[in-house]
Amino acid sequence: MVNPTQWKSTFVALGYDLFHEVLAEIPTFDFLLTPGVEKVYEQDGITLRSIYGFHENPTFLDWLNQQHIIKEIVTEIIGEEVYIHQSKVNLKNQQESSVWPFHRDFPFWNVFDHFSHNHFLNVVIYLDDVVEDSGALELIPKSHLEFLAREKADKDIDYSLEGSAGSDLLFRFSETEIAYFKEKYGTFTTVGKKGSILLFNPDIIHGSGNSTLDFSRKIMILTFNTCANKPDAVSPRPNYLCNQNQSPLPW
Ligand SMILES: O=C(O)CCC(=O)C(=O)O
Repeated sequence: MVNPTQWKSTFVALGYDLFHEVLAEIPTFDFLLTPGVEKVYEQDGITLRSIYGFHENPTFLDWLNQQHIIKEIVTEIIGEEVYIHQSKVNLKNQQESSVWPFHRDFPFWNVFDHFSHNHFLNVVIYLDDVVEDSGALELIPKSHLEFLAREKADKDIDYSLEGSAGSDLLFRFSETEIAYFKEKYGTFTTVGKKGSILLFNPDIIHGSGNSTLDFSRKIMILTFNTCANKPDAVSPRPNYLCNQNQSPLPW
């Protein structure tokens, strides 16, 4: 369905790729909100921000098995023997705290989950239309290839749940640092319709700002890792943030 020669080089060069409206069927949010998923709330403690940990839900797995395009993409980028390291849906509401400051994802898996190598891939599935006013995710193209010297010191950051999943995120960048990256590389705003798929390298700097619309931008983020990419030690984080079961997906 997807011709790898047309997109893989873009993904490698820019660190992301967006496929517009390629999924005919996507799960509803209510369908994913099954008992057992972990809910993360905004700073008010009552407004839902994210749900985590539906990657073992049989109905979700049945759906995923039918999404041949996702399998094709993941296989092409990281290989066939993969598992889901993390599954989540992020919602956006109109609160000030419903933001994700600019950050990279891989440092979380490196520092807290003890993976030395970034063989991970983020696949974002649009459960709603994503428009600029609904707090679209912004990416800094090519930022997966440039690191600041001070980022090396991030190895000493301690794990916290709020810092991993809340709006007061760890591994964030200062305004000056983001201005530097934006000036050098520009930004890409990931608007697209429901059923689109965004891929991004977990070393890409990304973030999303406020929304003027309530709960109308829900995105599912599946983080795949290769089964061969093992951690050096056991993560202290709960299974919904770092899936310890590295058995290959049966797809
Ligand atoms: O949902 C969003 O807008 C941003 C998500 C994000 O950056 C993350 O989960 O790492």
